[in-house]
Amino acid sequence: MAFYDLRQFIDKLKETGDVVYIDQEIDWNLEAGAIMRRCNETQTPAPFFEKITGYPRGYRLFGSPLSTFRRLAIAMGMEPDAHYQSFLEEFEKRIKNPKKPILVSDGPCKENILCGNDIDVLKFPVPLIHEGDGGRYIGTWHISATRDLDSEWVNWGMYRLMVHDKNTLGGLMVPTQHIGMMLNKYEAKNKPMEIAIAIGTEPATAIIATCGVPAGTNEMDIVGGFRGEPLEVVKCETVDLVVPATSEIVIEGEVLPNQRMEEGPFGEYTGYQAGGKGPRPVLKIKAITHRNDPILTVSNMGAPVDDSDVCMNVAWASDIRIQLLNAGFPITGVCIPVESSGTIIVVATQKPYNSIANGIASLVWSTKNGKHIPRVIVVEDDIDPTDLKQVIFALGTKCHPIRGTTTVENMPYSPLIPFLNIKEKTYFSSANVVYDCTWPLDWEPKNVPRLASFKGIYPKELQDKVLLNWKNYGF
Ligand SMILES: Cc1cc2nc3c(=O)[nH]c(=O)nc-3n(C[C@H](O)[C@H](O)[C@H](O)COP(=O)(O)O)c2cc1C
Ligand SMILES: [Mn+2]
Repeated sequence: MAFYDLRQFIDKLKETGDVVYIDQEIDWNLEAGAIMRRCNETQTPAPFFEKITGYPRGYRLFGSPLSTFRRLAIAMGMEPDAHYQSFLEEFEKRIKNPKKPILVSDGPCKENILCGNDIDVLKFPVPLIHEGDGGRYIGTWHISATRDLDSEWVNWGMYRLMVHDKNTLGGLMVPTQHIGMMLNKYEAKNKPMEIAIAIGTEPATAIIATCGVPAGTNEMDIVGGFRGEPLEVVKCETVDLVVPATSEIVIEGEVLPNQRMEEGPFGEYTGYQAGGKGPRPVLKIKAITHRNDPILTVSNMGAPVDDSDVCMNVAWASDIRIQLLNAGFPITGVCIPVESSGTIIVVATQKPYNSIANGIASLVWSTKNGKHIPRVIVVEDDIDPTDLKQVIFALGTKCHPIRGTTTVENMPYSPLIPFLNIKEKTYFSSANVVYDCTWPLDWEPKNVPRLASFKGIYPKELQDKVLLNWKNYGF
């Protein structure tokens, strides 16, 4: 059964021991961020902050919503110890059958409505998450809803949002992402782009907002399919958009055309404060609505593990797996290891022809999600791509440093990839690499080295005998 709202999800985490309620007063200025960061890196239950310095009780923060696989599993109604592969299979099943949302006339997110002079985003205990961030970020686990200028397409995506002042936000809306594509059209006509930001939604909404579904597809329909039940949405007060009815906080406004203010840097999903400060789009707030005792959801992006390594990268791997299978590649597994901070994807495959690794990589890089991933490691189907020990062994032993790698220049992706230089970051141009960790088919079988492992180099009967006698030997 789907969670009705964020609060039901947090109640469930309480039941399973996956949230810690912190009653001690915590400072929004770095302290909450430091606690979340340590929670992420040591994979503890999620921190729920009850009292923030300078704010009345009732203005709460929920940190690191989905930075453990346990919490992702619970959010999806799966067994908390579900295997990586089963997440991918669940995603595949759930996103197949979109369900349109139900428009309701009222919802908890309308319990308080702030307009005009009452608008102040710092009414909420917005944290300064990392030292050196460009400002306090209110949008780190939320959705931004925008409508295409000349179609009915409404996009729900997660894109960071920094506070400039009480009614002005700034964001990173790059042209390779759907919000950036939409903004380009508005800016060409010098029109403002309406936007609604929903923070603290039931978990499926945020999960789908981190996953690139095709342009022209409404994420809200995918959310319904993913939950198994349509989402209830309400109309906004001042913009022609809808938001989940149970959202904790909704910010309505417009992105001003062709205006820029300095935004960033921010500790990012790739593990570094990598994107720098730069002139970026500006959003003026027209109204804020919120629930009583609102809960601001916060993710602390950075070194592994964070919510993107778990939630976003599972969503990406699942989408890439489906697209590779649809294209007919005989793949047997896909994994974006959390340790890579979203920079490496491992694909295991059968090998019917020699060039399959490059074929797989080309497809990965042509997908919405895969184009963010600069390194593709292709291994054979005897390797479990979720087992880094096996993957590193294959990379070290089977991938020829020259013949086994192919690099591609001038590829489009995010300015947040740490190894890019300033020019590459500014102009969205970088390089990708594929590591082919499969034996060449043109080698004579006698020249293919035999794997000297217990399973690979002893007769099956002998293996069975040794296993059967293992205790008798004295081990
Ligand atoms: C916490 C978090 C923050 C993110 N912030 C940004 C961002 O500021 N800009 C961006 O382009 N993508 C960001 N992403 C990645 C996008 O959410 C992801 O690529 C998603 O597919 C975008 O939606 P779209 O496919 O509808 O454009 C973020 C992801 C997470 C998990
Ligand atoms: Mn989209």
